[in-house]
Amino acid sequence: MSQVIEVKIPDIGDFKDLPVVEVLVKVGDIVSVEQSLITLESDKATIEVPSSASGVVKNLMLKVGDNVSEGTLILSLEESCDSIVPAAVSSPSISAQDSFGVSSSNTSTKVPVTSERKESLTISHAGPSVRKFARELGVDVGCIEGSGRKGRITFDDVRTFVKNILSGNNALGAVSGSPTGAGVGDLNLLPWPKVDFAKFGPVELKDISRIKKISGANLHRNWVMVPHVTNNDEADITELEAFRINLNKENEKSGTKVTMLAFVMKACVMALKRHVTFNASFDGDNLVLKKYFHIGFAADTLNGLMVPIVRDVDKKGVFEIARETGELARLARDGKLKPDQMQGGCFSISSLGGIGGTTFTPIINVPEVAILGLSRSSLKPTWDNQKQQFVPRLILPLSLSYDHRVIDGAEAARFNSYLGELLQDFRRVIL
Ligand code: CAO
Repeated sequence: MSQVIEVKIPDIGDFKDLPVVEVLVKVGDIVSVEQSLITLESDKATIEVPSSASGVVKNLMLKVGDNVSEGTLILSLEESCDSIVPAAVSSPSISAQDSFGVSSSNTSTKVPVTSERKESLTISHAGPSVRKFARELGVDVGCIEGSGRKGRITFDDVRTFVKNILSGNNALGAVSGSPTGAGVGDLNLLPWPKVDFAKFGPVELKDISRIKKISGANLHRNWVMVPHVTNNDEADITELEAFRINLNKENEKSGTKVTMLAFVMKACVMALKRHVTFNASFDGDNLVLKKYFHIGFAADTLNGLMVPIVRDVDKKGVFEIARETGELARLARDGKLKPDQMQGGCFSISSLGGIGGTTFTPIINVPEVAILGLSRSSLKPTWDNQKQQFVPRLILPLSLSYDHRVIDGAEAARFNSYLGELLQDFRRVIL
């Protein structure tokens, strides 16, 4: 058996004859309890009126431009008895300056507003068109701070809010739409386990350095907010390594030792020039393509990880780059790096080659969009087609992590493979 329920304008305080500025449902729509039906506008605020019951819209009594007061019939719903869920309380969503008594229109029982209930009302202050815009983007206007007159939310506030979320500036941004109604920033994770380790054996507490705390917080944000993918490839550096060893012998007295890192930096500039989206930052709307080539490198220090930047690598020779990385690494280890020596990077390299490992997943150094990890080179048997036999070749593993919002997998594979070609025949870097 079906039942018809009338949904009326609830108690809206002292307001009378408010114009309907939006009708959010139509005949035949299935409506749930608390779903917004219409938007009213007073001179101070907009008010979304929610449904007090669930069902299918049978008759819609209002249209945009109609004036309404408490008790005006909005629509009638048809519902079978077993699925009727009358709302105990359905509160209009109102502006910060207004608060209402609320009522369940199908029982016409007035429910006084308690202080807790006032707090649970959606507090926001935005015009209907701004609300509509926010709704289209899946944004809850209640999460936005208005910059307009008397805190009114503007179109730009909505845009800035979305931009901040997309660019990762708002760790707890609330875009609605998850099944629980939780925002994207609300990961709904279990709390960190609290364990008394001393119960299991002797322990010692050690302070974490300030640098580790800062870099740790950055790494955590970057890992959580950027969709990382790592492309692993290999470069045959047999000839390049022989060249490097010779160069170092010839220049023994200069005091500058060239490591593989300097060659890789130079080759990366060529790859960045060919694949321009790697030399970019994502600001939420646009890619900012950089025309300069400042390369950062991860330096392991006693106090934690630091990323000094070598500027204008495109304009420098391998010796100059090697001298500068050595000097910057020394400053980092002595705790003497200046802030501007760690700012403005385009792309980073994390080299663990001097230590070991075969591959790893470097974490992107936001706002950059990619980072290259170098592991330890080793001799590997490689098939030589001409000689028709395996020959020992020195192979350098390349692990390229990229922001998948900006870079596709195919593009990353091309970048990494091109980098491998450049390192295999370094003459290509001057082409
Ligand atoms: N394969 C094999 N050997 C390598 C190599 C590689 N890929 N890269 C460097 N080496 C060798 C060097 O040739 C050098 O050998 P010799 O002592 O025989 O000359 C030795 O390893 C040590 O090199 P280095 O570390 O002093 O110099 P570098 O230019 O390669 O690196 C720096 C400089 C500052 C990047 C490095 O010292 C460092 O701190 N690395 C750690 C970075 C890090 O922690 N990354 C992880 C960050 S979290 O993602």
